[in-house]
Amino acid sequence: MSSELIDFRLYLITDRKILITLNSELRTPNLLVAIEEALKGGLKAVQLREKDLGTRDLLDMAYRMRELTKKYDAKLFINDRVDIALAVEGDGVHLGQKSIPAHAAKKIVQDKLMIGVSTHSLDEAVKAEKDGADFITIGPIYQTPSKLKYGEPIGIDVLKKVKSKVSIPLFAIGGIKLNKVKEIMNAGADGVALISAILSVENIKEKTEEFLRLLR
Ligand code: 3NM
Repeated sequence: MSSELIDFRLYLITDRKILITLNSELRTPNLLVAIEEALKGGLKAVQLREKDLGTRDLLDMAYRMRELTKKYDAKLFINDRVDIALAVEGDGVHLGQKSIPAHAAKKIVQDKLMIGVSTHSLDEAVKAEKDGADFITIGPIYQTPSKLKYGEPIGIDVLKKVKSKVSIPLFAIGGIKLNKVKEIMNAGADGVALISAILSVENIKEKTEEFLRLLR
């Protein structure tokens, strides 16, 4: 795999719970419906991240997500689960710091999947690149709604530092809203990864279009 395959700038991560809790106005609080809205808005990369689902339910969701993303010519990444990513013929797997490390995942997937890695410091970012990651997310850059889960924000300066030390594409993550995109891209990010700025709004398609316009 090579990082030329990272041809997207907006990386939408799923969270069907945020959809239900923050977006009660949504007529159909259904993850597939919500993701299809984003795809209609031009989204080209989705990460399925539904950590509380059991294997069978996650696999079922992953098959549906694969079908949907194919229809819109978008890439599908599966959080943490190399096995599920392979089974549904996803485009990649996205690994956390507690997942199987990228170098070991690579042995399994060889060239079949891209590998993304979540990083939270310069050291983790450098290590992910060394381990063979195709791209990383780095964050949380700003305060996130669930800040306890992801730790204190690392800020834009760490992002700049990481950019100067790693050459694989990097996506800023954590608390990213439209008004932060310019600052993030100026700091050298290759794109943004996010959940709530898109999944918690009333008009998901329109918000996706707004992000993509800024990221062009
Ligand atoms: N990972 P929102 S922050 C899933 O720092 C995730 O690695 C993070 O959600 C990290 O766009 C985060 O709503 C949450 O802030 C992103």
